[in-house]
Amino acid sequence: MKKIVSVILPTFNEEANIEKTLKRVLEQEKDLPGWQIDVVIVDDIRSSDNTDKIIQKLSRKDNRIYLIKAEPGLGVSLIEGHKFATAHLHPDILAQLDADGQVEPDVLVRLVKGIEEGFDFVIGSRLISGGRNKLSLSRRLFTLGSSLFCRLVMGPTNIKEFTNSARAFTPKIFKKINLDRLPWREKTFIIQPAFLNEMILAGAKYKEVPLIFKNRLEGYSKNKVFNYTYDVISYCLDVRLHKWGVNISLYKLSRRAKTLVKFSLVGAAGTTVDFLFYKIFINYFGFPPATSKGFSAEIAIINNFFLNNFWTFRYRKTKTNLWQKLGIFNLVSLGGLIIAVLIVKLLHNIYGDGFINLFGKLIAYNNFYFFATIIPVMIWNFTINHFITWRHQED
Ligand SMILES: Nc1nc2c(ncn2[C@@H]2O[C@H](COP(=O)(O)OP(=O)(O)OP(=O)(O)O)[C@@H](O)[C@H]2O)c(=O)[nH]1
Ligand SMILES: [Mg+2]
Repeated sequence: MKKIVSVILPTFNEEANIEKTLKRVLEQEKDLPGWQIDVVIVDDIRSSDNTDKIIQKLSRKDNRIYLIKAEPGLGVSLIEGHKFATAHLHPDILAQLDADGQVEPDVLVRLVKGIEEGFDFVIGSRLISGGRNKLSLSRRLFTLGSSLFCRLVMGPTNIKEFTNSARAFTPKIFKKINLDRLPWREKTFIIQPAFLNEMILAGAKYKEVPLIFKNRLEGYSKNKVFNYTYDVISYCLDVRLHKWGVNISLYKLSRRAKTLVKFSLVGAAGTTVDFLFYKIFINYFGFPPATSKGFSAEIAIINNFFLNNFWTFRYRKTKTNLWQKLGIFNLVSLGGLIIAVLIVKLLHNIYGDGFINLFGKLIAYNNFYFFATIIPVMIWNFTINHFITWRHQED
């Protein structure tokens, strides 16, 4: 009787890649004597292409291929896939790979051999000798940065690769991990480092094996790098705090604060634009501070509107169109603009024009007038835009 390794392939609109990936994964059997490879494709219910139809057709011809559908999110698909395999396929090893052809499938052979050597959890790694990451510079930087952050903040320090999917483990250790604590229903890719962390906490004996990773064959990326980075940072800090005995659910809190954090980043960008124009109007046009603030604030309002619309609140369903939203945003920002102009006017009336000597440098009072407006205006803007401009509306 052959032993079984079941390989989970999560798919979300992968019609252009899945057939080729499947073929290449199944081909690995020739380098795994004594093993049968079963493949479970877990297709996201949001897939709108022909991924599932292609699999259905292939599975009729090959009984090693299974298809299940899952709720949205990479974590849901991976966990549902492993649960399905455990319940129906009697696997000796559970494994997972990407379905878009990025992972060189020969890693499967090394993953299986690692388990055969007696490890519970084997991680495909681009960052060890023999591994390679052939992605763009920005993606390589993300991998390196998140690896460094995960190692130093979350641990363990002797693991190098935390954010990829190619892994294998025993069904025994899978049963031991705490699924209630694992954020597997999240829609970002946080499942990758979080699953690794839970494996370690479950006491897995682990090792890394080389993995070669290249650009996807076809189709488009579902990786939202900002969201992923944000989650990795808050998740790792959360784990660190718990290791120190501080029981704060930082990860959950940070998820709720995500919109506010994005809004604040846009606010910071807008403030820079605002300040630059404020100084230009004062220094080059000779406008008084309050007038300069009026003009620079309007420029910043337009800047912030577009950043918020296409980033912070991108996924909010609203009943208003772009121009209506711009109108509302301008109208509510007018409140912030009036607050800012009044603050500058008031401070200017009280303190007038002058300079402060700060460590030998002369700083104009008008700089301080500007900075005094930031926090009151931010509070006003977030509250109003959260509840009015991008208010979530059900259909
Ligand atoms: N079922 C399911 N699969 C997903 C989801 N998000 C991503 N996937 C699959 O998980 C794998 C990795 O996702 P990718 O979009 O390729 O992410 P990535 O490899 O970091 O990004 P690229 O380098 O641009 O490909 C692919 O096989 C996707 O089809 C999801 O929400 N549900
Ligand atoms: Mg990919």
